[in-house]
Amino acid sequence: MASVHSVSAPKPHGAIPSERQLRWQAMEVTGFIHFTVNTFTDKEWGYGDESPEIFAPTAFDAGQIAGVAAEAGMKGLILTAKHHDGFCLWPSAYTDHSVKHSPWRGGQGDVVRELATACQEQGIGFGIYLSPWDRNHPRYGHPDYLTYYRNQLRELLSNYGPLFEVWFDGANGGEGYYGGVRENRRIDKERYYDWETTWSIVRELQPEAVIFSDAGPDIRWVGNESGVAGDPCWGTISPDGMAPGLADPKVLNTGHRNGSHWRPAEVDVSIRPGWFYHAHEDDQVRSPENLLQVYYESVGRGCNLLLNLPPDRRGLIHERDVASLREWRRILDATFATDLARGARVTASNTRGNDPRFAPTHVIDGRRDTYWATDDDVRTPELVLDLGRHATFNVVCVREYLPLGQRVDSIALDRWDGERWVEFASATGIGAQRLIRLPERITTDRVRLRVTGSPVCPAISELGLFAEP
Ligand code: FUL
Repeated sequence: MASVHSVSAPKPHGAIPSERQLRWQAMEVTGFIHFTVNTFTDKEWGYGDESPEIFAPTAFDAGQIAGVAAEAGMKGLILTAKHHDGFCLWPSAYTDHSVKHSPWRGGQGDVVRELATACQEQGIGFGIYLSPWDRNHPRYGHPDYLTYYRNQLRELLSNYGPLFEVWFDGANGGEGYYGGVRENRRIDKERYYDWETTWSIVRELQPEAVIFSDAGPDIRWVGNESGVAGDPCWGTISPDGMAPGLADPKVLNTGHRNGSHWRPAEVDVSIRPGWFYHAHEDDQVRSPENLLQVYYESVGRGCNLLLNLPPDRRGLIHERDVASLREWRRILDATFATDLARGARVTASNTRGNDPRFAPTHVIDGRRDTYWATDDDVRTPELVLDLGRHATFNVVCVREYLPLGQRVDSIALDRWDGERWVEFASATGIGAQRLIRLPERITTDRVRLRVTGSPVCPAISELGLFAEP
């Protein structure tokens, strides 16, 4: 029997995410793999004159790389199929500047294939980075280079299975080898690439993949490479005038409240100072504590974390990086294994139409597809978790129901001290996820969430309480 609802769901507020953006938001932590000739020249940006012969990993093992990533909780890996130096990690039909001319696997190797397969075996996603800037190609800066670039993109989008993300960076033009002329090539960042045409190839061949660049169209850059999202970091932005390489990092870092487009930020940061492996940075691997801070300042602000793990000259993730990642994951798992809010009695000052579909209990069911909502004219309601016992926690997780947009401006959290409510935290913006990591542990048997500002009725999907070990 079809149920009849007296009240309809709230109307979406402002820009809302697409299905592919929603799938991407649920991934939360992904990994970046920077690996190429630079690994062997000890550089960050190759000039483009590197011989393919120097690409000679001694023990490349995509299974180790994808295994380390999966064990660290990463839901996908993005590989630099081609970085600015132009060397291709797959045997492209359009150039000889590739693994075809490397000693590795006798010239028969394909890093893209091996990693794509390894990710599939680990059950995690695979994505690619194809640098638009190509310091090797003789025609870079001319219109026919774009044909080359798009042909390569088609190869990568057609031959390696489903991709979850395609990554376009914004470092474009400058000094390079360019087929031997060794000169400086400036390009018109706004016009040269004709991005719309390139992006339409991704839509055609990989409709499920999100497209990342400084300014989108699906995912935006967070504006820095240090692992810190703005507080707040809105899922929306008004991208007028923005293009890869042409966007104000400060604006990208926070987004725009009520921006015209849903375009959440991705926080790309390396586990080491460089994007590529350098032995002299072996003692500068981020510690588990540092990675935790990065996590709370990226994922905890509604963004996805794209953590770079550079394979070394063997073609493996170095032992130090593995050790840091393991401990980081151990702490995260120990923190989030038990939600102390589960089983609480949940009450709210208002429930939309008194309809169970919008009941406050949805905030503790662990599901992203259910939510508590209020009547349209109730914009600053409160909700109480009665834990029925004393619990001690230091992390609070709040999520909004994203299909209805980013609705809430601000919240406050109170604890019951036996006689009265005492505020212990407040925040601006919730979005995909807001993790509040408290400076000290709180012990209480009741927690109250107050929506302190919202232009429309809120739609809150989750409220969780956790304790770091
Ligand atoms: C930038 C590049 O210039 C860096 O080398 C690195 O690949 C980073 C992720 O993107 O645009």
